[in-house]
Amino acid sequence: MTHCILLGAPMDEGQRRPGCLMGPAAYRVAGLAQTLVALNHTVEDRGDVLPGPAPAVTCVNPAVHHLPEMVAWTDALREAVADALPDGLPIVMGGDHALALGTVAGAAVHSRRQGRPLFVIWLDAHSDIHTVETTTSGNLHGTPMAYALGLGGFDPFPPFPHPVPGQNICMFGIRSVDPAEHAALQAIDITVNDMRVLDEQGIVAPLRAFLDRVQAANGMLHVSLDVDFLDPSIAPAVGTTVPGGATFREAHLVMELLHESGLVTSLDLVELNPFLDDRGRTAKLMVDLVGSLMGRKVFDRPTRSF
Ligand code: EXY
Ligand code: MN
Ligand code: MN
Ligand code: MN
Repeated sequence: MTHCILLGAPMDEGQRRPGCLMGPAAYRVAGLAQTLVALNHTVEDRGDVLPGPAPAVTCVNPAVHHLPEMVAWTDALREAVADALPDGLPIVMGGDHALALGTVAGAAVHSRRQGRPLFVIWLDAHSDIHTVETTTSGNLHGTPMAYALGLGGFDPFPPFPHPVPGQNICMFGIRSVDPAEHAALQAIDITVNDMRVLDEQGIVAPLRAFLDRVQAANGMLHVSLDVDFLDPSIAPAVGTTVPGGATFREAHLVMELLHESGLVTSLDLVELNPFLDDRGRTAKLMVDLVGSLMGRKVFDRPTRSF
């Protein structure tokens, strides 16, 4: 039994298409809390995080938009996640992926306090490893991986607290990488399981290899689940669809393996845009995936020791 702490992040300033700010409401309507309770977890909905006033900040890249708002969200979400982690498993209901600028920072603060290393699994079509300086779209939802790694080029954001080493990060489902991101990925030691890897090796071997490393290090594991990790045919409610994503079965298998590992300590649900949904099917699928992550299964299986 896990104490699950729901945190809403009704924001969509990390990209240009309005709608992700309705995500927390959609997750509540789709029954996220009820799904968790049905799996015998306890649920505490702490409501929506409220950012402070946006500071008067600027940056060198004229493409970047909503910078002050994102600095304010980053501060508020870092504190909310760091405050929640001692009490249970925070589930952050986004909101676009720029919210992970704050959530991963909050997880890093907590893991340092615990004296345990932080690991991150990034389930996404995109590598999100631009900096504030390299992004050409100016959309800050394409930057949180670089921030978590402690890369330069993030003025005026506060320095990332206790950067996550590349070896502690595993990307899964990647199929859209910009040139500057490609260069960044080449320069660091990081596991990028793009769709080619998953086509060749399947889900199980690459994921278990990563989970074995988390287990061996007594790590904490932050899961960042972007709706566009999923194939657009099953998850249309996202502004950045990329063909060739994870299937229904592949996505559930990822979640089941994460559950069996017992290693997950925090979770982001990002990029759901309910305005683009088809009668709530994407919201419901995301809630079902959280169900698998939190232990829903047809048959019990012997627990694998990682
Ligand atoms: N790499 C592109 C950009 O920086 O604009 C696309 C980023 C999409 C990010 C989505 C959330 O994963
Ligand atoms: Mn706002
Ligand atoms: Mn993303
Ligand atoms: Mn994405």
